[in-house]
Order: sequence, then C-alpha cells, then structure tokens
Amino acid sequence: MNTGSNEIQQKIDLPPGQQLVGSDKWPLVGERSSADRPPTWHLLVHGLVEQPIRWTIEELKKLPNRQVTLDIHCVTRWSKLGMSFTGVRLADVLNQSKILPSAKFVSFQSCSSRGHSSSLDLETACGLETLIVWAVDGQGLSTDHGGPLRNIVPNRYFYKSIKWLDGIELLSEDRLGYWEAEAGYHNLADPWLEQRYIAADIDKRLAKQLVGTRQFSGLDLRGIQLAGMDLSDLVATDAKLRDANFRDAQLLGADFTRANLSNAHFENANLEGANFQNADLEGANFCGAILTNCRFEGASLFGASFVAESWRESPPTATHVAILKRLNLTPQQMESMATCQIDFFSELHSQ
Ligand SMILES: Nc1nc2c(c(=O)[nH]1)N[C@H]1C(S)=C(S)[C@@H](COP(=O)(O)O)O[C@H]1N2
Ligand SMILES: [Mo]
Repeated sequence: MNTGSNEIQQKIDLPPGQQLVGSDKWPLVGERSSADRPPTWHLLVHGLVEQPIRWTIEELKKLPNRQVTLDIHCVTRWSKLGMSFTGVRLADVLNQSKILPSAKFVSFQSCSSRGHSSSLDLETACGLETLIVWAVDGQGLSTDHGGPLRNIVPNRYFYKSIKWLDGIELLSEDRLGYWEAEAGYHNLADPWLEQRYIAADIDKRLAKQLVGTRQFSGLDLRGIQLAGMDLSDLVATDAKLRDANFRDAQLLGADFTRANLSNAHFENANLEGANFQNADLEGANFCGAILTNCRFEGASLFGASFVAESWRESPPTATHVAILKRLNLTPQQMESMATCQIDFFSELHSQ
C-alpha cells in the first residue's frame, strides 16, 4: 500500500479542522440507546402531508435500495471516511406521500427519552441525498449507533443524522433540533464551511466585566473571545464554554472543573496548574499550551489535540514532551483522541 498518496487523499477529503479516527473505530456520541422500543419498528411520515404514512422497515426495504459510501464528520472534530451505508433515499420515501406545498422543512425525530430531533430545509435534505439506513458495512446497525433505523445526511456534521429514527415531520417553519437548541450547534452544519456553533450573544461590556471579575462559574459563554487575556485564577466551574477562544491567554491555576469546553481553543495558552477534572474537552486544542501540573482526571478528551498534526516534521520541545508525559492520562482517555494524537502518545510512552 502506498501510504504517501493515501495521506494526501485523506487530507483532500477532510473538511477543515477535522481529524481521522482510527479506521477500526466508530466513536459513540450522544445518547447510547433509544427509549423503550415497540415490538415492531415504525417510521411515521407526518405533518404537512395529505395522509400520514406509517412504514415498517420491511416496507421501506421494498423501495429502491441504495448502497452508498460516505464520510461522517462529527462537530467535535473527528471524521471517519468511507463508510458503506445501506438504505433508501429520503426523496424516495417522501415521494410516496403527498406533500403539501406549504412544507418547507423536515424534522427527523428519534424514539429517545429526551425526544431528540434535528431538522433541515426540505430542499437541502433531498438535494444532499439524505438516506434512511438500516445497515452499515453490510451489517444491521447496532443499537448504540441508532439501529434499527437512522437517517444519514451526507456533507453535514453528524448531529443532523438521527439515531433510532421513528418520525419524519414536514413543517412550514423550521423547528430547531435538540443539539441546535440546547448546545448552540449551527443549524446549517456544513463541515466544509466549519458551521459548528452559533456564539452566545455576549456584548463587549459584559465580556469586559467578566474578564475583571474572573467569575465564569455556571455561565453560558459559548464562543467567547478571550485570546491573549490575563485570566489567571479564573473560576469557571460548570461554565458553558464550547468553542471559546483562549489562545495565548494567561490561565494559571484556572478552575475549569466540569466545564463544557468542547472545541475550545487553548493554543499557546499558559495553563500551569489549571484544573480540568471532569470537564468536557472534546475537540479542544492544547497545541503549544503550557500544561505543567494540569489535572485531567475524568475529563473527556475525545478528539482533543495536544500537538500539531505535523509533530513528526516539527516535534515539540523537550520540555513540552516532559510535561505531556506527566499528564497521567488514562489509556481510555488516550484512546478516544484522534489517530494522530494516539500515535504521538504511544511513541512518547515507548521512549
Ligand atoms: N437520537 C440521537 N441521535 C443523535 C444524537 C443523540 O444524542 N441522540 N447525537 C448526534 C451526534 S452529535 C452525533 S456525532 C451522532 C453520533 O452517532 P454515533 O453515536 O452512531 O457515532 O449522532 C447524532 N444523532
Ligand atoms: Mo456530534
């Protein structure tokens, strides 16, 4: 196998800011299982249709089957390329219903305890060749990955692909999905445009005041811009800081216990003595950050990065390596990182 050209190929296929997971891995994200499931699975096409239709999976399988090779891209920065899904096209399912002209959006609904859903405008959903799938790589979908039925939206972040799909509702006005409403995930979700999050509405005065008090605990500060600020001894326990920008900031002794720092930027920040215990650090970037005496017990490090992807060409300094060696990440934490990070840490520990 010519790994050189493979690498090039993968670089071309990867949307900006994404990293590959190991080819044998498919991370589990979000809910792990459906609500109590009925003895027979049904998919209800309802809302702005002349007559709702309740499909069994057997009936769906009689529509033209498609086997499609697709890449999936999670907003927390991992991607998995070349997955082979079997199912039917959303458009072919919808063609069996008489859709009313007022229908402009489609909401995919899950049989899950929190009533999970996600939506798209109808034209985009069909234009992207959204699939309703029951198998991956020739095997029935496992329950944790959404079996028996989920939708797959190509070329959108994976949160548009609902597990345990039991409803497709046609709407005249959009209805924000679970992650879009709860976590500020971008409603358009195009990975090629990095439409990851909508920043919380934080005005400049408030931001200035927060930098003064350094009390962020429990606040929703998604996407806050704090690059280069002096925030030593910051208290940010339980704060919502997805996509926050702390590049080059001074964060000595900062307390981020249980904070949500998914996709946060800490490049080149000084984090000496900072506490990240039980924090959500999925996709967070620590490249070049000073991590002396940092605590990461119980933190979720899914897709987090500690070194640049090009670490083989330009390795981190000896001091940096020594600090990374002392982080005491558990094997579990390390395994959930991107392939390139796992390679780095396993080489580090074998030295
Ligand atoms: N019902 C349901 N569907 C869901 C989610 C969820 O929490 N519940 N999470 C979404 C997100 S954010 C992702 S990345 C994918 C993860 O699917 P996987 O666990 O099969 O990898 O499912 C999406 N669909
Ligand atoms: Mo996701």
